Amino acid sequence: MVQNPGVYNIDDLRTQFVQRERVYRMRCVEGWSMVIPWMGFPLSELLNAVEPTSDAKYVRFETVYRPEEMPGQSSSYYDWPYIEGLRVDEAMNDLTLLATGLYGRDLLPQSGAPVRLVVPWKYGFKSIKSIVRIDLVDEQPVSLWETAAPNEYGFYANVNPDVSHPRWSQSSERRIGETGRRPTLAFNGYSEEVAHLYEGMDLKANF
Ligand SMILES: Nc1nc2c(c(=O)[nH]1)N[C@H]1C(S)=C(S)[C@@H](COP(=O)(O)O)O[C@H]1N2
Ligand SMILES: [Mo]
Repeated sequence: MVQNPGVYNIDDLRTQFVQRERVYRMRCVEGWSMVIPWMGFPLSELLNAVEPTSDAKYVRFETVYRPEEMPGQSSSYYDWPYIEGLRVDEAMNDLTLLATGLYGRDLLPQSGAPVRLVVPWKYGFKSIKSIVRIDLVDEQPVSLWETAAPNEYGFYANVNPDVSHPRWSQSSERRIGETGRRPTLAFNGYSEEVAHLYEGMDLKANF
């Protein structure tokens, strides 16, 4: 659902969109967190280039499916390929990054080369790695984790210390490089930038 669909290789993304460094907190749903200096550009710039139509309500992201190279994908335990999604207004938020590097260098395969999403106010699993396809759609995408355990991993997955995972509390986290735990912040500390996106929404029901 775009006016200008296109095929971009990684060099197109690096040259057509100014790369900058963004230092973000990352909070995994399993309770670890880390501060990461990403290289990349706001997803909104790519979306503006392809011009979503007014029917587009969600963005759907798909990871490379290459089980001969990524042996875990041979397991039928999960519904590969890895899929994630955002609402268009979440995707257009300035914090939402398409990352091409970290620590000033190109992404390595394990960090999601050649390009990955970074959505710092959501649990890490929303930040889909090694993206090969992005679609603008009118229906809410179903992620790999929602398919695997819909009661544990919701579509929104906003970091929220007040909404526990069914199997553990989300009130604190272990920051890599620190001893002990620190309190988890609402929207991972990015309330000022994103809380307005969810005004009037029941964040317990829409976990
Ligand atoms: N394609 C793909 N993206 C993915 C995952 C994955 O298994 N496959 N894991 C997710 C999870 S659970 C987290 S916490 C982050 C971790 O990012 P990192 O590997 O750069 O630390 O990637 C997310 N993106
Ligand atoms: Mo994770």
